[in-house]
Amino acid sequence: MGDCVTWKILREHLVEGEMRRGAEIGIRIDQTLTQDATGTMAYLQFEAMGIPRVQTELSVSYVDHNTLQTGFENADDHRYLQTMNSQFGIYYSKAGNGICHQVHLERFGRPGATLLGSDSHTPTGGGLGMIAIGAGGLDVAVAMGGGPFYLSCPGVINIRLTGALRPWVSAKDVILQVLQVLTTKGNVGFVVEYTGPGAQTLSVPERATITNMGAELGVTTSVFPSDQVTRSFLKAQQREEAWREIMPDPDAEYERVIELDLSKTVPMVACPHSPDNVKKVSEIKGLRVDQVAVGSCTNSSFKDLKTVANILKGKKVNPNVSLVVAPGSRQVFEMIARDGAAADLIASGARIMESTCGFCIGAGQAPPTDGISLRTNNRNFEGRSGTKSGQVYLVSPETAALSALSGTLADPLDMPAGQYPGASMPEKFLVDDSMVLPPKAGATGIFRGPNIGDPPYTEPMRDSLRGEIGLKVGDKITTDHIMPAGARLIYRSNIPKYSEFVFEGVDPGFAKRALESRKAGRFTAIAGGMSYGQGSSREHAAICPMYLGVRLVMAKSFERIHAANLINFGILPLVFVNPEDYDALSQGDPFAVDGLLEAVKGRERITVKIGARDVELAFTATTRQREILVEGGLLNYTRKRL
Ligand code: MIC
Ligand code: SF4
Repeated sequence: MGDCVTWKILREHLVEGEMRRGAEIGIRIDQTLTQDATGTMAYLQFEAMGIPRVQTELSVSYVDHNTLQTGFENADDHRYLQTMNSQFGIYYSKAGNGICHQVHLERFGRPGATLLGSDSHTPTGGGLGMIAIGAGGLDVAVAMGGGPFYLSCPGVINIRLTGALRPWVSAKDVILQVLQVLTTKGNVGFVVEYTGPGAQTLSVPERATITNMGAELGVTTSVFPSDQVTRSFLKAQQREEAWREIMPDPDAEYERVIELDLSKTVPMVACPHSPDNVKKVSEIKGLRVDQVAVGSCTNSSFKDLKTVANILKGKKVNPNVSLVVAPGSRQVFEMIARDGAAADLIASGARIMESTCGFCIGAGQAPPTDGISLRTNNRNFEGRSGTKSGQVYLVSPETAALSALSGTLADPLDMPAGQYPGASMPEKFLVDDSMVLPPKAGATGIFRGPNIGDPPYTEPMRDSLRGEIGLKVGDKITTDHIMPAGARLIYRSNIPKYSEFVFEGVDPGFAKRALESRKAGRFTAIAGGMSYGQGSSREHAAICPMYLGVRLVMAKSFERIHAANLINFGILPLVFVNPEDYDALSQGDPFAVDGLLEAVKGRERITVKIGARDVELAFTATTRQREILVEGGLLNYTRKRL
């Protein structure tokens, strides 16, 4: 039996374990990326490991999330990163150079390589035929130090593409359609591999839109083969030498095959408040629209923005709509500026933003109360936009542009096919890497302003724990619920301060309660439903609860990155064996557990007394993860072994 693209790349990088579905494997990481919001903590932890220089082929530190400088905090973080990176051999992409995933795709990604990034949308690189995985910052720090990345050897779902997209339909509609089928739940442990003749009709940025938003499926990553399309993209980026062909073997077997005929795809929209709440645009067209936002790492390539500009050219944005456009990178920005597309956008009434995450992470452009916002990004979780009552709909750039003109949700397929002004791929991209600073030889001295805290130290696991269920939440709790971003992002480098906002939007009293109970020598447990910890890779969703004294999270199921982050910071992720136990417990119930050390070392079941009931919880972890937990987290574990 032959190999698929996923297994070929994993096999080439295997350093530990056996390529058997579900078994833990360790892979060598060629490249890493971090962004500033997760990066400061990742680098503080890297420093704490005491390794003199990164051991990877390439490590890049991007500044793209926290670029609104309304106080000293973000600027301090950036200065810390710049000086730290230089000293440890890391490339530093300055604020304004673009969103990490877009820039990495343009300038650094390479087919067949492994990339580990401290951001959940790292799988964008799968559009170039690489195995690109999102993880917590500490896992990335370990990989920078030369350590393997451990994952469960994935099952592979093949999406076989046939046909070609019709005019006015685009890659975003494809991934929204996939989300409708696979949903955001139940895909942990899988990789999605796109193949078939339809794949060849998609350019690299279109493929990257699809693999980017694969993150919302909860899969380990998504990947396309590396073929002649990949080659011509790299050639246009003046780096054809990075190309190599990687195709699945003709007899490659997949765990599941889904056929998708691109010519049947229609414009789709993800309705509030989940990326899998997907409908056809035609079903809800006519909806009033208050805001339209084009950008983010999902849809801000040159092709996307040029298409939007072409649609808007010579027309005016509806007076009731605020249209914002954020180019994905400085390359995109400069190219649309030089070819006049930016002028068309400005003339139409668009507000042009910096090349950063911006609106996508709630850093600016919060919609009005109850406002309806159409966005081209990948997440529409409640409150993420910065407005709790905001209604965010995720759409393609085409749908966004037409709706900005009409002031209502417009169906692109109502337009004549012959009038589609879709942009083609440029033969040559404008290359200028001057905002990526290479490490300086002999650099010394790291800047640490008052916003730079300490790395998060954890204590070894205790044998007995006593405390309360500090919070009971339902299904699909995202890391945005646990650790709000937006205006709170400035505290990312300061754990005691950021911890004040844990579960802020869910229960504003939680953090204070938990901290008081910790001070009284008691601990906190959280009870959750299905798919706990969806969304971002932010390890703060584990670090800050840990700081507040959370030691157990009990849920019906967990998402991959968050479960790994919990273990990395010494918190036990436990799964209810009987869902009735979840129903029976209430917030405030006392809990007690004894003999934890023995149980964590070797058992698959742990009994926790909650109120008067003995509740059985499943605990699945590898031997390595069990050791990490006993030692109180990955940083302690790694330092001990260096
Ligand atoms: C996101 O899209 O939610 C973020 C902000 O990029 C996060 C990372 C973070 O929280 O800093 C992610 O996707 O991992
Ligand atoms: Fe930035 Fe949004 Fe992409 Fe996250 S999803 S990296 S916030 S653009």
